[in-house]
Amino acid sequence: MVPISQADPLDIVEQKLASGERLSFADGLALFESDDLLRIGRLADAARRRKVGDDVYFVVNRHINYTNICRNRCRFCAFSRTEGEDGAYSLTVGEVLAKAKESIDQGATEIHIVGGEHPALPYSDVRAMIAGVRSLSPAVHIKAFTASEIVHFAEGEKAPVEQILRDLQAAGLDAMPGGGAEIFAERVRTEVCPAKISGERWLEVHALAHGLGIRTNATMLYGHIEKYEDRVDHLLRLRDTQDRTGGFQAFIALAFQPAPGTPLAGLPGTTGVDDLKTMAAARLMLDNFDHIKTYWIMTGLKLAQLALYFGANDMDGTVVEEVISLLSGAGHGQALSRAELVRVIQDTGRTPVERDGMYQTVRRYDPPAGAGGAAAQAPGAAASPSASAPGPAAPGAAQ
Ligand code: V47
Repeated sequence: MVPISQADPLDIVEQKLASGERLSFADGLALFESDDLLRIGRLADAARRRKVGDDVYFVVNRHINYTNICRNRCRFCAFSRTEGEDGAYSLTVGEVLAKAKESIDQGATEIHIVGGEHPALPYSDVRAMIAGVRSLSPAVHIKAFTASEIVHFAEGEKAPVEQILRDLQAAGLDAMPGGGAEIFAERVRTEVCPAKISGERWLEVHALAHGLGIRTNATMLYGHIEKYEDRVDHLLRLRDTQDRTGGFQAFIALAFQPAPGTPLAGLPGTTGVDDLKTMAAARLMLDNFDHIKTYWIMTGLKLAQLALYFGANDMDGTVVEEVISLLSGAGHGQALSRAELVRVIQDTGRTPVERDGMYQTVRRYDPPAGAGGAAAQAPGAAASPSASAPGPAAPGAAQ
């Protein structure tokens, strides 16, 4: 018998997964430190199948970045500007609503609104964006504002965070995105985003939101100056919070892009192996999260397809105009049609399911009866949905 100290750490991980035992900090580290990428992928793929099955979700959505004026100036961020600086912008409430209306008219079911922490933007404008989108559509899912923005609004209003959350919820807010989490470890935060709220505060705000029935997502920005230990610590803090609240809907690992002109521009960025390993580690460590998203905007569609075999079950969405990633140098585009997302997912042999913001099925795209696999289908077959609910029908950019 091989003494436990000499056993391959992945054997221990595999045994634990087989017996339903939770993975520890050491197991998480073993996943990141292993070079056995395909074995890690197989473990994550099996965990994904057990937890959520083979469907791959996507959403027809639109990101709206209402301002890039931000008091934080995080060192990885190419999006933020100070007021008056070249390239600084703020959309009016009317402009935000025009973008939202255009997308809703074209079939978007989710509007994702985030921006910088603008020192002078009145909270009444922020609230008016949410109330305005809600009045455009009672049904559209409004996912808006990171925990960091919420704290900024609360400070501006001299009000408790909970009051701001309640107020935005009353205006129509359904959910919060996962941005601003970066890496929770303080040592890393002081290096990469010294002015941003702490990791503890980020988690507190999300827990408060969950308590009010506002579902949220969680992200992790990896591949810069953090160590594997910091990634595992990040995932475990999310898992602990989810144990307490159950309010996280999805996790998104954001691959660091060394954005030109930023203080971290000299770093090399992530590799495909690191991206896939991180995806798999997230699926395995976050045993209480249903949905693990691959964000094609950051990694490209080809790697996003592979991620679907390393633990991911959600391809995010059609997006349209996400300026944060665009300016970070991620050169993978900003918008995708519904048909293209369906084709890319079908080509992996899995079934695309258009979802709404609450993971309710809008349309399934089952393979036509008798089709010999996705690759055998004619291109047009990709867009032959079996509607399980009346989906948005109007053609346009979001289709
Ligand atoms: O908060 C900024 C990150 C986030 C860079 O919740 C960078 O559904 C990589 O949070 N390299 C915004 N990442 C994006 C985000 C998001 C995206 C998609 C879906 C959801 C969701 C959330 O992008 C920021 C920051 O963490 N970011 N700069 C960069 N250079």
